[in-house]
Amino acid sequence: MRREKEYGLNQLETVGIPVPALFVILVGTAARNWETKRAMRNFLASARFPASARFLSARFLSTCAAATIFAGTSARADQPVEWETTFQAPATDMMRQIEWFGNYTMWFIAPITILVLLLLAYCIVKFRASVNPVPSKTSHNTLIEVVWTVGPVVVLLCLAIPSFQLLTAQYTPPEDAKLTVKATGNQWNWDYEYQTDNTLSFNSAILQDGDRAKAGKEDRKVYPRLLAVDNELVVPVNTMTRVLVTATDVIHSFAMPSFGIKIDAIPGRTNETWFKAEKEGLYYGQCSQLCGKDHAFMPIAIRVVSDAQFKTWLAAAKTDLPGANKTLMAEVDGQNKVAAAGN
Ligand SMILES: [Cu+2]
Repeated sequence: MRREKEYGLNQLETVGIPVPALFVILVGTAARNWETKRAMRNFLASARFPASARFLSARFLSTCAAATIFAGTSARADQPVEWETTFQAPATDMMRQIEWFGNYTMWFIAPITILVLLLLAYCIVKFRASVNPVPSKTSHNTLIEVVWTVGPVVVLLCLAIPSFQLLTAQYTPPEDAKLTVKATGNQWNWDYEYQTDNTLSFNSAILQDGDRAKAGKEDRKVYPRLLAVDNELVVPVNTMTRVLVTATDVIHSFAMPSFGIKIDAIPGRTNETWFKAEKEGLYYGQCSQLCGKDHAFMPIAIRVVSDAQFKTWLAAAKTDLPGANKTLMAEVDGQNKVAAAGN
């Protein structure tokens, strides 16, 4: 069990009808509510958020805290899980902010949907033909018109301000990158190139079932079907990592849900994104731009390890990539076994 936790793969084995799934979602929501609230407080406390909006959202937070059903997810994992309804667990501060914003918008969407539904029902019943033989000829009402103009403007402002700030933050790395990796999309796999003293580059393709045993990747919870790859991108934890993204043939997209990054890989152009992973583990993403018949079979796997492990791996990988990967895997598994024994 501990090992699964280390990988962040505390999957819920919820297979069945949606009713138990719904129950699990509700319970999961309650359990992680504190984390969302904490992220919310941090975000509100940040100077980038104007005082007025901060006040408004604080009001929302305090008055609507019970309605966290909208913030639900069934498990905290670094890969998709059965019956998952929302985002994967954030592994970067950016993803935490994105998750916060997703939950925040629900405080507007849900009340508006309910209000419109109630208004519709009210009009259908109150103004039905049978009780209104002579239809009203009312065509203007200044108060109502002011309300339905100003109301949406206020709602849009409340959404736009944090939204633009989040967008800006995504394109504004808070510090200089310590590591730069180039990811090149091909039909249908990825090339990774480390921009280090001695450049290291290798190809990363979906793990074929026939290669599982040879690669030591037989555990399908850790190395899931359609997500596991032969050579993972290895990066150190808590390190500002810049990713330069391009493609050789058609447009692909480099996406890692737990990191909150998704950027198109366009032939002839170099796009840039960044992340700073906060916890070690194995993270999965996929090409997110339709790129041909095997679009569904070009996963992205990023292994976040300690600084020391990364340095050892990098040095070894330059001459023997499969060997370096095996050593790293043995070390990570060993760590988890020791941790499990200590439990
Ligand atoms: Cu692709």
